Order: sequence, then structure tokens, then C-alpha cells
Amino acid sequence: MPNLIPQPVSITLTDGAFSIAPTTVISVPDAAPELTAIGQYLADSLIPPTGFDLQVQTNATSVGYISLALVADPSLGDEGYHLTITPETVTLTAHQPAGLFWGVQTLRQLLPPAIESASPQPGPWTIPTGEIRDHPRFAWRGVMLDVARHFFSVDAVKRYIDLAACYKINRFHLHLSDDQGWRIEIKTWPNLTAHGGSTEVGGGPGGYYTQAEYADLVAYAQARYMVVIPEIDLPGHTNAALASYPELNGDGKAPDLYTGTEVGFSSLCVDKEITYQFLNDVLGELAALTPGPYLHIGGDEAAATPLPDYVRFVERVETLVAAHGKQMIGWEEVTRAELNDETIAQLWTNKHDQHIIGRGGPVILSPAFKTYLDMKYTATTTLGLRWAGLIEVADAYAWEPNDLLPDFPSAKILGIEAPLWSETLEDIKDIEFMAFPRLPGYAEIGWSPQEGRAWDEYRLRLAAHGPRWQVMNLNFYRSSQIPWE
Ligand code: TNX
Repeated sequence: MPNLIPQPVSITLTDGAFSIAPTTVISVPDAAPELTAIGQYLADSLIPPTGFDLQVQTNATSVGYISLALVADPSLGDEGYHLTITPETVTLTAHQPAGLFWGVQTLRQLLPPAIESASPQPGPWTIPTGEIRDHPRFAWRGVMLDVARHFFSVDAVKRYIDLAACYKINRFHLHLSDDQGWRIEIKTWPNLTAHGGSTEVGGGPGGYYTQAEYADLVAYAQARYMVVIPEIDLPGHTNAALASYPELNGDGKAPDLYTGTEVGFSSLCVDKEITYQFLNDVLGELAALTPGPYLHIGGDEAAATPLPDYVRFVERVETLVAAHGKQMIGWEEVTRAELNDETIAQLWTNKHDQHIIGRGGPVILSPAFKTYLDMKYTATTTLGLRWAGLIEVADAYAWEPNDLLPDFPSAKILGIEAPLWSETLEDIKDIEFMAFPRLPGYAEIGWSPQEGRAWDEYRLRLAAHGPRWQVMNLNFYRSSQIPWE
């Protein structure tokens, strides 16, 4: 059995093999630019390790090709795919382009680990013959990266997007502002980044994304069938904004920039009209830059905002988000307000379950004690925090989303998301260490059927990904729970 993660819905393998050769052609239908782009993505991932000059062609008919095509098969849904491998051809079909993209990820995992190399390797490049039919359990399979506590370069974020794409993650939530830094250029309020983006936890230089850089990141994610969800955390977690514009403060005085790691001390002034002009500008610019349907407004840990003010504020911000044509997402605390039916709540502490259940609206599950990628693996992990507990690889994998909210309709659970907060993380190597090997487990919980999921079997499949990660030069945690190959 190949060691695929996430495990497909159905897989039947036979004894033969398809071999990628210098003459192998990647075939797409005529006049299908989106499919050509997916074919080119596949070619671009196969060319460096094989050293073959693989071409994407329209309607190839010769022997020895990998074909990508759309078929009218609604049972595959928006993201499912069907892969048939014979010794002569690989046929990948899907109902929608996203399915082809995820099928390509499966194909990569069916090849030997050396396929992840950036330089030519000897091969052979064989794929076992057989058939796979596959589609996801949940529509929302997300990761979140906090670029506010520490700032990460565009290249670092792209690397994380690429790694997540290998595991069919389809949501990328960017936590763009917090007490320690404002990371997205807002043309109408330039001091947010000029001043508010100038530092980070520990006092380093911080940084921010220009609007062009953000648009580039969004396009990069989109080409990997990943929707970017930008978050501006409100009304707390706003010291960087308050430090940049005195008029946003209740007393009209700007506080100093903040480089510590406490939470719950800052709040926008809920009673000032300028607060809503500010938010209208910020959310308007962000909405215009973001093709995805969502804006995340934070809403967590607003300990410096009295509850009645908080409720009023969240309800008013919800109308602003809607006015800019987006669907609002907020951390679970927002369920204390009267929300529109379509607003999404993101669970993280389980402290507002009664509100979440009473409301019955859509939820994303990010229970901290299971999905926080910034929690340490063990007591001796040097990076990370431990307020939600230690999360070894088995703890991260062995839980079931339907068990988290008693009697909650499973149809309202959009899926799961694993946040990575960056108080203790400074670069891509730190991101990799905390995300791997836990991230593939979240990907599997989000994608694979509930029945049949078992840690004892999963850990063996996971072990087989170690050699791939070594080839990718990935800085992963060598957990003693995994029998690494
Ligand atoms: C809680 S999760 C927070 C973040 C911290 C994180 C650290 C959430 C909505 N708020 O502000 O960075 O814990 O694990």
C-alpha cells in the first residue's frame, strides 16, 4: 500500500507500474487554460528531480502520457478526483479543477521520495497501477499563520503554502494585525505599517506586506486552490494601530509600541465615530484585495472592552463586512453578539459552547488543546507555548470533530483549522518544526472518512513521509511516537 496522507476514500492497486520517462507527455484538453496551469504545475514539480524536459500538450494521443480532464461527475464534488493508472497512461479526472489539483498531490505521493528533490536524481519514477476515487469529508481544511507577533517574509509564507498544499489544505488564514505589529499596507492609513509595522515580539525590526506583495501571496495561494482569509483582530489586540493613530484612542493619546507577549490590554474606542471610518477604510481596502469571500475580524480576548460595548461593536463591524461584500468570521467570543446566520464562528477554547450551540450557525473547529500548532510537543520542546497543554503527534491526530460540541448539527461544522501563533517563532525553520509532523494529521482529519481512521495505522503511513521531508530539507520534529523510515 502506498503511504498516502490524507488517506483516500477508495484505493485499489494492481501489480503493474507506470514509469515517467523523458518522452512522457502531460496532456490537457484544448482551450482549457486553468487545466494547462495545473498541468504546468505538475510538470514544474517533476522536471527538477527527473531532469526530463516534460511538456504540457493539448490532447496528446501517443502512449506514455498523464492526462488531466474534467468530467461531468457531480459525485466527485468540488474537490474530488478519480485517478486511473495503467502501465501506459495515467488518467486524472475531476468534476472541478480543484479536484485535479488535489489529484496531482496524490500522484506526487505515489512517486518515490526523491521526486521532491530540487536536482536530478536517478529514479526510477514509477507509479503503481490501479485506481483511486477520492473526495474530502470537510469543505474547510485550514491552517493559520500569525505574521503579527513575528513577521515572516513573502518567501517563507509561500513555502508554508506549498507544504500545506501537499496535504490538500484549502484555506490559508493570515493573522495580519495584533498588539505587536500591523502587517498589511493600508493606503488611506499609512502610519499603520510605517510605525505599527516597525517592530515585533522581542523588539526585532518587524515588517509588513505591501498591497502588491499581499496580492501576489493571494494569487500564489489561489493557484494552489487555497483561499486566503485575512484577519484584522478587533477590537482588542490593536495596540499597533492605537500606537500609530492617537485619534483611535479613547483619551486621544497614542501608546508606545509593544514587543511583549501579554494579551487583553488594548481596545479600539467603541464610542468614537472615527473608529468606524477607520474600519470602513481598512476592511474596504482588504476586501478589494481579497478574491475569497471571507474577512476575519478576530474578536478574541477583548478583555479591555466591556461586554456591552463589545457586543455593539461586533454587530456594527458585521454590517461593515457585509457592506464590502464579504462573509464575516470571528473567534468564538463573537457568538455573544446577535450575529447574521451566515457569520462563521471559530471555536478555540470551548468556553462559549452554549452560545455556539444556541445560535446554531456555521463553525470552524480550532480547539487549542488539539489543533494549536504553537503548543509544545513535549515538556522539553524549546519552541512554542504550553498554556493549552502539550500536543504530541498522537494527540493532534486522535480526535474526532463531531465529538467536540455535544448535540451540535454536524452539517454546521465547516471543518477544522490549525493555527500557528508566532510569539516564539522567528523564521521558516521554526514554522516547519512546529507544523511537521502534526499538520498532515489535521489534513487527514479534515479530508478522510471518519470510519477507519486509527492512530496505529496512521503512524506507519506518517513515518514514510520522513524521507520525503528530508529530501525537501524540511525541519521536522523527529517524534519518538513515529517509527521513522
Ligand atoms: C490565544 S487563539 C490567542 C492568541 C495567542 C495564542 C497563543 C486566540 C484567538 N488568541 O492571541 O497568540 O493564544 O497560543
